[in-house]
Amino acid sequence: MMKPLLRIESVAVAGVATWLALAGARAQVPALTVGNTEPARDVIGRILPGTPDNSNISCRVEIRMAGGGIRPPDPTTGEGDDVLNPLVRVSYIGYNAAPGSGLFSEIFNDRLTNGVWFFVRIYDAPTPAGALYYANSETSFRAPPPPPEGYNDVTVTFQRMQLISGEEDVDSDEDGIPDALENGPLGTLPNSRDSDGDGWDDYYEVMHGTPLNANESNPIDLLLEAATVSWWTIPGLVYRLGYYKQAEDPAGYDEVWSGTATETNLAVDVEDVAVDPRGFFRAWAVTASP
Ligand SMILES: [Ca+2]
Ligand SMILES: [Ca+2]
Ligand SMILES: [Ca+2]
Repeated sequence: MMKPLLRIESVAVAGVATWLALAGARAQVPALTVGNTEPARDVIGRILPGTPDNSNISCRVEIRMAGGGIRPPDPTTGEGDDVLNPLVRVSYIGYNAAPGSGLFSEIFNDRLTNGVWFFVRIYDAPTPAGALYYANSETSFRAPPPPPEGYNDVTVTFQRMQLISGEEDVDSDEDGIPDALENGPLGTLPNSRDSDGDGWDDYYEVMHGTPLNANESNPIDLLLEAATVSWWTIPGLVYRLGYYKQAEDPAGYDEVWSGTATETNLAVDVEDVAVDPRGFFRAWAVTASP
């Protein structure tokens, strides 16, 4: 008589223990993290700004559902199409990441719905309305289940930035900076490679700040002597020598020479250049292609 009773009790205890174990496991489902490991960059390659706790200067990151196909943001407001790409979470460059790293890391304690497709969008400003450019993640991703079947970290990389307006991104003077940036936040000239005429091209100055002196231009003076053009140089920098037939046509030059300076002076043979009375030579310090 005693044996069956004990057996029944023992089964009941095991059942409670199993239930408790299941409840515990449910509460401890690991979070899902969505982030990047390659710094996010703007259209000319500068790392997008962001600090851990200031969304006023950090570029906006959006995690969106991709169920209806990935649609571009509205050209006026910059907002995504919430009907087709529902906004799941707003994050910022610099969140859960080092300041200035161009990284973000968004933690979903309630994991994204297993099996649903998502993508990430970044803007080059803290708000869509203030942004000129955006980029979507290279691919959309399917929210994974936790281990052992799935994983806890989703890493995204971004496509090249494109204009929210949907317009073609042109660089009229081919200095490496699109017209939209030159006309907009940079304020440099979209039809001159060297807006301030100091011999340092716009892209070089934007990428390096002011390389020699913060308050002065650092003109490159050309010396034309015996069919040779010479000028002072900084070893290691790339220079370009062009010949302009007319002053009015900033893009209409013939490249005479380009290359990396190895000494503090460069002398280029220009004997073969058909010199015109209205023409002139110009040299720039440039940055290797963006
Ligand atoms: Ca340009
Ligand atoms: Ca320019
Ligand atoms: Ca310049």
